[in-house]
Amino acid sequence: MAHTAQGPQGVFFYDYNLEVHDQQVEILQGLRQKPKRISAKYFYDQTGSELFEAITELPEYYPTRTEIALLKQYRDDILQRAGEHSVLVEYGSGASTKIRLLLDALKPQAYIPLDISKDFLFDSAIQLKQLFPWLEIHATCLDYRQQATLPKQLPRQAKRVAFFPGSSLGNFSPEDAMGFLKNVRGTVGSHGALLIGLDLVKPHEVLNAAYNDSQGVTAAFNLNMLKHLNSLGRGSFQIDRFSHHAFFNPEESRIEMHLVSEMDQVVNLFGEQLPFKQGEHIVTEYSYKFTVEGFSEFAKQAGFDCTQVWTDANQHFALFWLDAVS
Ligand code: AVJ
Repeated sequence: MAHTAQGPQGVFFYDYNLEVHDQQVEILQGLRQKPKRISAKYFYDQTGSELFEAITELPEYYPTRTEIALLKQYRDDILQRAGEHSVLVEYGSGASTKIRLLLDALKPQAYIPLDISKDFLFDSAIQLKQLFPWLEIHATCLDYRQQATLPKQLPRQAKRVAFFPGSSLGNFSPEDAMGFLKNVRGTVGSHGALLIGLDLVKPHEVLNAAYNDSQGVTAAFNLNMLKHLNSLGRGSFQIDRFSHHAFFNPEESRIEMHLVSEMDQVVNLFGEQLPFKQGEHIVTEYSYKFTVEGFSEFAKQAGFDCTQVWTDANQHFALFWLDAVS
């Protein structure tokens, strides 16, 4: 059920996020699996969103700065493809830092940031409005794994351009990624497009360093998920009884983030007793890594034509321009 609210002039808020009960079912289901699993979306409470912003500034974490350099370098090419006055839909907008690089050029009729972290999303929308007073913003809190519901009052004839930066598609299993891309194809329509940023397969030591930074920020980000679960489920997770473990799995072409139980212990959550063995793992994130050829082929199956790819000199990161195939 959507809760809507009006912010400052020209800023609209929508909340489609899961009710606590649904989160309870989802979280306990994951923790009953072997190995135990928790969706990466539970990283992003207020603290988690702030820790992720800190990760993007780490020397080892190259994706964000590499993508930002590509957006600046190819802004005019992107404008040529998007055209002016489109309707821009951004998935996982977070602090909306990257889109700021494109707004003056693209002059969209409306901008729809989608994110699961409600307070962070709404605060970012108000800040963005101060920087771009002419921009109509529809900040929509939802789990973008579901089909995005766009506001009814959007101009129908405007070109719909989806923006999915940061290689967040990497959190989906290949099956779910295909489902997600088909949802986006449905949302942008036959004349629409998708600009997506993806992290590319590269030497394992570079990947492993990006998820095991020397300052321990990624470890804090990973462990903070347990604090978030405690706040959602009156939990008794003790952070110092778990440790961060992240590594590149070449067979699956993905980074895996785990939390490891340092001892035999029982944790209460949502009124349930959850036993953990010493050395037992909780999988908190898969971050798949891509190749240009592999993803261009993959996008075709979702109804998109990859008409342009921009990469950095080291081939570490790529921006793909995907036109909807009508
Ligand atoms: C936001 C999913 C793209 O996988 O690189 C950063 C999240 N996890 N450090 C990623 C993350 C650990 C990030 N994504």
